[in-house]
Amino acid sequence: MFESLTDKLQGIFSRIRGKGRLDEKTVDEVLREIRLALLEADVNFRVVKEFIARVREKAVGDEVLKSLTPDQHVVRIVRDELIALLGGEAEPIRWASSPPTVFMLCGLQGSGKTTTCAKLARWARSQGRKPMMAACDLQRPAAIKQLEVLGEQVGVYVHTPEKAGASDPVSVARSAYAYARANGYDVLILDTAGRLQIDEPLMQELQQMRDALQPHEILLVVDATTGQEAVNVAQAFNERLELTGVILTKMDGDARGGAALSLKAVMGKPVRFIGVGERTDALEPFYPDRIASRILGMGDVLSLIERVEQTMQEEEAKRMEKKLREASFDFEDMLMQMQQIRRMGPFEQLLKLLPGYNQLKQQLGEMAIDDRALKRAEAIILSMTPQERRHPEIINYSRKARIARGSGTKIEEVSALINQLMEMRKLMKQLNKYQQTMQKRGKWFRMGRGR
Ligand SMILES: Nc1nc2c(ncn2[C@@H]2O[C@H](COP(=O)(O)OP(=O)(O)OP(=O)(O)O)[C@@H](O)[C@H]2O)c(=O)[nH]1
Ligand SMILES: [Mg+2]
Repeated sequence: MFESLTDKLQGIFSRIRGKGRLDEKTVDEVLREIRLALLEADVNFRVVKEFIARVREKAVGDEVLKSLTPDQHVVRIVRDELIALLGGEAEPIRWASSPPTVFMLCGLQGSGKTTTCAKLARWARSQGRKPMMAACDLQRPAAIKQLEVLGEQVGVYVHTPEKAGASDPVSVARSAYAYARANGYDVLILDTAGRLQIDEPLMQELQQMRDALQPHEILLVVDATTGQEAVNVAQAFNERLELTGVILTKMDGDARGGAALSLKAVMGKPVRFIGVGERTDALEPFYPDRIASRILGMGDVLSLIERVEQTMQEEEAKRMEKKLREASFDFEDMLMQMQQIRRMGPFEQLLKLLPGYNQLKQQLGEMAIDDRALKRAEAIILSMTPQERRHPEIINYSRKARIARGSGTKIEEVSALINQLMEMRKLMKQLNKYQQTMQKRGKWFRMGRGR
């Protein structure tokens, strides 16, 4: 997601790197390019216009801080404005003071509502909640079964029309609410029917459900790959239902990011979550500051660490964080991570959160990031002695030959893996240096946690 925008912006910034000072002409040039990049990313043109105007005002007006080079100065302004564009501070979920908290998911056909219900239930449980779901899509007979299957997968109870003894969506929702209260569920997630277009019966059905249950969160599920169409859909739903936010799905298939960047500015409601894959763990809370870092190619180390934390013990995660910071990552860690990754989802998805991913991908080529390569790499590490894993620098040619024999791979593959580890260390070092400079230089790159 955002890959093409990230590439373009990095190109633009690298061209002004090393310039002594920024005159107005250079600023104009840079802004023209940023404007183009945003338009190509399918960001709403009015949003782009206002964005550029704000950046220009700051870039020309602000005294360049002595400690910042001109390109850092511009990156900083662009980053601040990107955060504002994406919604500023992330809005917390409105948990009900008297449970259950009701989430109503709505949206057009195929936008990802049903899948997202299960993802959201899984996420809620990871937050220490006890969620249940209700199948209120009675348009498609298969919809109920689909939610039941997903519920089984994530281990979450699903209330169905049959269990409710009802045959209309509003009654199923009411029955589910009563069931949640009676059985101590503190989160109720409602799956609703989709339509191909925004039509009157769909809106009326949703309004009735809203009036009956007064959901705390009315979330619109939209497909990010539809770009500006997603923004139009969101506006239409918002007018009728007063949404509390949006969940953008299929971000994994959207290299441009126009919807994510336009939604808040155009319709005034924040993106709350993004869907980044088909699996039920592929949902992320939407943090504007982290996304802005990702767009600018600074990576999103916090989201990465959070993902790791969800599957790892707290202590283990702290150790990893320290390793990342000290860039003392070794093959033992790599092995452990590979095993974690199996549980976390596809390797590439995770790598994408690392700073410099786009460049890394170009350097390593596609082959380095598929899951088969992961298995071969695992075999190679398993053929190393513990000492070799911790001190890869001792691996000479004859050791490499032995490892290759033991793992059924080629010596070149063993060398490549060692190089990869060294690259990772280098990358971590670069990131750390960058963060330290930025922390010294101001609060804008604060890695504030615990939101
Ligand atoms: N790649 C990707 N696929 C997704 C994501 N979210 C949903 N999908 C896929 O999109 C398709 C439609 O998802 P559903 O959850 O059935 O969509 P829906 O809105 O409930 O559809 P209807 O009930 O027919 O209106 C499925 O194949 C999902 O696996 C996502 O974040 N990334
Ligand atoms: Mg559905």
